[in-house]
Amino acid sequence: MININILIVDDDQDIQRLLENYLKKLEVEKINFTDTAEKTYKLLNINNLKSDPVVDLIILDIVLGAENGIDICRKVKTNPVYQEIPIIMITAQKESEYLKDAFEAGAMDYIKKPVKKIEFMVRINSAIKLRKETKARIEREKELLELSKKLKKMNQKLEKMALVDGLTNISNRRLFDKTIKKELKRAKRENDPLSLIMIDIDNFKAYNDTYGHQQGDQCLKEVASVLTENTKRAADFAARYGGEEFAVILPDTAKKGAVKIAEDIRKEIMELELEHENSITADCVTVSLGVSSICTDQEIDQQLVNSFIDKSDQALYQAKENGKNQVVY
Ligand code: GH3
Ligand code: MG
Ligand code: MG
Ligand code: MG
Repeated sequence: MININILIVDDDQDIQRLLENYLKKLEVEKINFTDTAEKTYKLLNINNLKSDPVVDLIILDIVLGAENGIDICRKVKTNPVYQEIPIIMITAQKESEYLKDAFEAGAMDYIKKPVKKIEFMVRINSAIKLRKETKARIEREKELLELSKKLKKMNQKLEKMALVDGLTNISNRRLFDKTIKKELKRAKRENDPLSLIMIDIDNFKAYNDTYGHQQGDQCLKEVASVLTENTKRAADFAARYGGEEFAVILPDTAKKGAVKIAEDIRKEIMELELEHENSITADCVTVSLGVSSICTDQEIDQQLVNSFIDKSDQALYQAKENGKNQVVY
């Protein structure tokens, strides 16, 4: 149900009563009356450019004492809030010379005085119909806008979710793949070194077998939080590479700095003191780490990306071979 709220601007009380009577027969929610420009602007809240219109239809007398209804019409119409509100002028025969001005000022229609009921009803009815259609359209547009805002938010959320690992809440493999390529390109462009640490939890299968899969998940989360703690520079990046393997990208960091960070990570994970009675390295959870660094002016293609990751992987493999719980570079 669309409510219609009408404003009659006329300085003649008799006309006000007459029109009110006619309007009662139409589906009108409320009828307001004003008889001066000032009261009209006040009722319409005319200086507010943002609110919704206060009325749906304005019936406006051309001659209001010393004031001019056409000026009122023009002023109301220049407020964007009232751009789509129909204004119908009421004019005595001798005032019809003003009609051109009235239409130029934005009036939609006019009714001649003395007001004939049938003419009034027909013209007002068509204005009300138009206004109802406009209101329905605005309502639909608002709903659509709300919907598209919701969709946009949901999309952003989905996009973010697609790049975050659900268990550990750090970046996932997909974002790692993008980031390593991006950082290699940046390192080349800025002639900076770039380092990559691959990290793998030692004897993790035995951990799961001993403490159960849920405890295993908890362990992965704690290891991830150590990585987050050690990648605090804006450009540093930690990701879950897969299973119980993680990766840390360190832009503008040469081998020496990267090895120090890898060693810090190894120690901090031991300091978590996550009990692991079936580990061959210690009585707590430990990790092995492989570090590689690059400073290149070669073209950054997938082959180069792969070989850079391979170098860290080989170092990690060597760390495992050497007895685990250590950094190899
Ligand atoms: P190594 O010291 O040589 O790395 O031995 P490992 O046992 O850690 O390595 P392996 O590759 O044999 O086993 C990895 C285990 O990690 C097996 C797999 O079930 C477990 N794992 C992988 N992803 C998850 C996970 O999301 N949650 C849990 N709880 N376990 C996982
Ligand atoms: Mg008058
Ligand atoms: Mg592994
Ligand atoms: Mg492992």
